[in-house]
Amino acid sequence: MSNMQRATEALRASKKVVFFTGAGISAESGIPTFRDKLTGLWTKHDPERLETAAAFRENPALIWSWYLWRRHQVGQAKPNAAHLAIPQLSNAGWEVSVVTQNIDDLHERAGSSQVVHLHGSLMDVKCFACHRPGKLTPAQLGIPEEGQLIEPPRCVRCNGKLRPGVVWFRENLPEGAWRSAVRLVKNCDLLISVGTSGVVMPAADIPNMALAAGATVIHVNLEDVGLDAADEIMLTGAAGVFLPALLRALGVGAPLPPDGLT
Ligand code: BV8
Ligand code: ZN
Repeated sequence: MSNMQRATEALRASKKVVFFTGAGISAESGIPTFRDKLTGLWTKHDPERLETAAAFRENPALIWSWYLWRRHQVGQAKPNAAHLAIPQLSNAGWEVSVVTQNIDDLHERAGSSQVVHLHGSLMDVKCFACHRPGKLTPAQLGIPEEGQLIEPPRCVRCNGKLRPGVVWFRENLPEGAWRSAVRLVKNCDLLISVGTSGVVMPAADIPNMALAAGATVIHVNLEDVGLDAADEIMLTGAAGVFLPALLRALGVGAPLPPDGLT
């Protein structure tokens, strides 16, 4: 039996499915992954360095401008076939949740409703000093001109600098999000891990958590990332190809093209 047939049977036999997603599911929407080299203005920067409170303290305008630019990039992007396949599965009767490491809103814009953001959201801002949520006016959302850096706006309550509402390295994940994710992962029959390199902790523990709880895990990735446990299935290829193909193999969504995946 091919891995695609094993994955189709595992999906057919499941009821509660968790999609665990990383930057790779948004790659086909044109959003660079963290493993991709940064482009344009940011080429000389390392995301792991930029995504820290220390970097924001050191150069708030650089970090604020980078996130404004990423927010603009996400605003220009559209959900791709992989994002769109997930709510189709839920419309076809499966109990579907999404646990994502991504800070974009492409799952929500594709129609997914149960989305847990482990690392926060690009659309949220909060005060770096008092942590209260902030709100941006349309004028404050303008993107920096080439080479221009924009100072972060100020908190209306304490005049502290506003920062993106995301989880930086060395910051704890939002309590509620992590708890919901663990509950969903420990109670699912099937976890489909899509487009993640499995480097960043504690999120990277999620597939093993699912396996330990008796679920089957399907990995969808351009590279072979599976640890080949008995209940682990590796689908090596693009998320935008494999997720729709899985649904089509189950008769959910448009029929397979004649030369389609078997
Ligand atoms: C924490 C939000 C407790 C911001 C992100 C030493 C000291 C302190 C901490 C640590 C330490 N060592 C380790 C840690 C923990 C640290 C960590 O894991 N570091 C790593 C580098 C080892 N983690 C943390 O700090 C976390 N907090 O542990 O709190 C604590 C508290 C205090 C002190 C200590 C511990 C917080 C981590 C959250 C960081 N924030 N994002 C932002 O986005 O700007 S992480 C960010 O990077 C993403 O959210 C994502 O999680 C991660 C990137 O991972 P992926 O999504 O997997 O993306 P990647 O590019 O890596 O891979 C893409 C994959 O897709 C590839 O495999 C590719 O092949 C595939 N692909 C590409 N195209 C496609 C595709 N697949 C299918 N189809 C395609 N078309
Ligand atoms: Zn404040």
